[in-house]
Amino acid sequence: MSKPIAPTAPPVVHPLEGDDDGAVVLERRPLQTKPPQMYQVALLNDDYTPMEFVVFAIQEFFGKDRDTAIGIMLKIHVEGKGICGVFSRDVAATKVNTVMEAAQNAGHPLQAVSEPID
Ligand code: TYC
Repeated sequence: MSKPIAPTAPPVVHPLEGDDDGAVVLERRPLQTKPPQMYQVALLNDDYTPMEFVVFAIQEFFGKDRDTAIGIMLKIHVEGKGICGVFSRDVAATKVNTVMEAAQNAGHPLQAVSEPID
């Protein structure tokens, strides 16, 4: 397999002056890319979802170990909201849908939100 070619901005054309027979120089410039907007996925507290279900969801859908998941769940319980991970927009949206679908299937009102971060 050949090496992928890095994307480049449109070349800058420098018409040469003088005795150049109309030649031009095409200067290759790296494309100026900014990092993509990232999104944090947070769970919200409610009075009905069992703590154990929230811990399960954080472990299962955000890849956290049990102690970390318990810590995040308790933070949500006390403060009202807790961040479970940071993702690209589409992945964050999928996480929200996956968590809310699992909660709904289990009969819990757990809410997840995706929020852009700086
Ligand atoms: N407050 C819930 C309870 O006392 C537990 C809970 C924690 C619910 C975190 C949602 O995102 C949540 N059973």
